[in-house]
Amino acid sequence: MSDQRATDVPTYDAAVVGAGFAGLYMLYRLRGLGYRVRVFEAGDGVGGTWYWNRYPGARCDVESVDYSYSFSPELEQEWTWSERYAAQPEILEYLNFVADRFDLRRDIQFETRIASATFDEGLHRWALVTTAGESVTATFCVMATGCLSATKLPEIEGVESFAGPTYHTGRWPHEPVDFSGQRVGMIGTGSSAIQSIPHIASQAERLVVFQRTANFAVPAWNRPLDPDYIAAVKADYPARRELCRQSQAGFPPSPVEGNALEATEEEREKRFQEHWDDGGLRFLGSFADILIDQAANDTVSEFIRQKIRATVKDPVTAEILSPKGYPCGTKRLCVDIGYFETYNRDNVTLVDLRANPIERITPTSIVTADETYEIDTLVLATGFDAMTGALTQIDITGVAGQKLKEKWRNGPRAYLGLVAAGFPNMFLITGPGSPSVLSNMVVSIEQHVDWVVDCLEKMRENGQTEAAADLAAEDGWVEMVAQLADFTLFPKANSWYVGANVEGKPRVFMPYIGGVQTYRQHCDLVALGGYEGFSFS
Ligand code: N01
Repeated sequence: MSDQRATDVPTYDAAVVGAGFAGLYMLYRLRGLGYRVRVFEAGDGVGGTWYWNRYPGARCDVESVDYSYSFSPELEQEWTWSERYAAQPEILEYLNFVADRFDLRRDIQFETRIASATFDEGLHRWALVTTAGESVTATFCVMATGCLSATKLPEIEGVESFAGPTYHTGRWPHEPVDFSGQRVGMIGTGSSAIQSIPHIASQAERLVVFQRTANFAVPAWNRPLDPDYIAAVKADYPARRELCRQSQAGFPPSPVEGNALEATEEEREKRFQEHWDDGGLRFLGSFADILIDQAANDTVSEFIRQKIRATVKDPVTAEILSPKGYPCGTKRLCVDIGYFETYNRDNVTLVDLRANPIERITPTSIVTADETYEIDTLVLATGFDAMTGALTQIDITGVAGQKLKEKWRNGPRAYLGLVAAGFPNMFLITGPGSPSVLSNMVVSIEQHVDWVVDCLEKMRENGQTEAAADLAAEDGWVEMVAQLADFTLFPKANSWYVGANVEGKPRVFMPYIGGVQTYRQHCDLVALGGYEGFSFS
C-alpha cells in the first residue's frame, strides 16, 4: 500500500446502501451532524419496499399513524394520513414528501446498484463498486437494504419460458397493469397475494390461484381516518410514539390479560371476536399464550378457520383455504380486505397444490398433475429471500478476505443484529438478529439509526475510526436470539422467518423475538457500558 494512498481521504464518511425508510433517515441524521454521506439506490426514486411493491392492493399492515417517522414533530404535524392502513401510493408519496422536506435527494445517487463492498484493513475504510463499475470509498458503510427486497422466483420447471406478461409482486411495473379480458394465473398465497387477489379478480376474465400453503388472515377493517381522530393523535404524538417504542411490536398494544387455556370457551370466543372486530395484527395479542403454547394456538387457529368456513360458500374451497399444519401467527399473519370473499366469485378458481402439484409452466399454461390451465398472464407472488438476500447478493468482503456470504453459510450472525464480527464499520439496519420484521419497521429503523449515529459520534469524540464487533459477543447474541425463538412456536412453521422458502438456505429463526422494548434496552445498556462487545481503534 503506497504512502500516497494511505493519506488519501475517503470519498465519503459514510456510504449508505438503499433509500427506503432506513436510508433516508440515516442520511438525514448523519448529514445534520456534518458527515459527508452518499446514498446509493438501485431504483430511480426513494421509497425502498414502497417503491418496488406497487402491485394492486399493496398496503401496510401497521396503522398509518404509527407507520411513520417520529424524528420530526413538524413533519408529524404537516403530514396527514387518509386511511387507517395506508395504501402503497400514499406511503410512497409520504417518503417523497420527506425527501423534499429535508432536501435529501441531492445526496442520493439513483439507479445505482452496489455490486461489492470490500473492507480495506490498511486504510480502515470500505471500497464500494457499483454494477456500472464506479468506485467510491467510505469510512463507514451502512446497509439500509431492507429485509424484504430480494425477490424470489419459484423453482418451477419452465417458469421463464412463459410467453405472456409475467409480474412479480415485489417488482411491479410503474405503469398500471390492466387485467381486463385476461386469464390470469397467480402463484402464491402470502400477504402480497392476499392483498392483490381481490383487485385482480375484479378485473380479470378468470383468475386461477395456485396455493401451496393456506394462510391465516384477519380483517383490516380499513377505513378513512376521521379528522377528529387525526387531531387527537397529532395532539398526543409524543406519548403515542413512546408507547410504540416501549411495546413488543412497535405499535400501541391492546392490553393482554390472561391465557387462552385458562379462559372458558365462551370467554375465549368473546375475546377473539372483540379482537377480530378491531382487526389487524393486534389479533395475535388476544391472549398471552397464543404464540407460545400449541393448545392455546389451536383455539385461535380454529376460530379463524370457522370464519373462513362462514365466508366461503363452497365447502371444498373453504377447506382448502383453511390453514393447517402450523401454528397461527408463526408464518406472518396476513391482514386482508375481502380476500376470502373473492373465492365466492364465479371467475375465481383455487388449485390446491398439495393435492395437485405444478409439474411445469409452458409458454401458454400452468400444468399440474391433474390439469392444464391455459393463461394469458402470470403473477408470481412468491416472496423474497428475506432478511439476508439483499445483503448476500452484494459481494461483501471483510477482514482477512472473509466473505459475508461464507460467514453466514450456516445462518446469519451479527452482534445485536447490527454489526457482523469481521466486518468493521459496517452497520446493518434492521439486520437479522434484531426485531426488524417482527415489529413496526419504522420504529425499529429509527432506533437502529439513532444508536449507530450515537456510536459514530462517540467515536468522533474519541478520535476513533474503526468499530468492530467481538466474535464472543456475537456468538452470545446469536445464541440468545435462537433461545428466545425456541421458547415460542415460531420455529415450528416453514416460514421465511426461518429461511424455509429458499432452497438450501439454512434453517435459522432470523429475527429477535424479545420485542422492541427489550431490544432497545439491550442496545442502550451496551452503549452505556462503553459499547461492551465492540472494539474501537
Ligand atoms: O411472500 P410470502 P409475500 N410453488 O413468502 C408461495 C411482507 N408484506 O410477498 O407458503 C407454489 O409470504 C408460498 O407458498 P409456501 C410481509 O411481512 C407485507 O406474500 O412457501 N407456491 C407463499 O404462499 C410478508 O410476510 C405486506 O408454501 C410457492 C407465497 O408464494 C412478506 O412481505 C404486504 C412457490 C409467498 O408468500 C412476504 O410476503 C405484502 C412454489 N414454487 C408483503 N414458491 C403488508 O404490509 C413460493 N410459493 C400487508
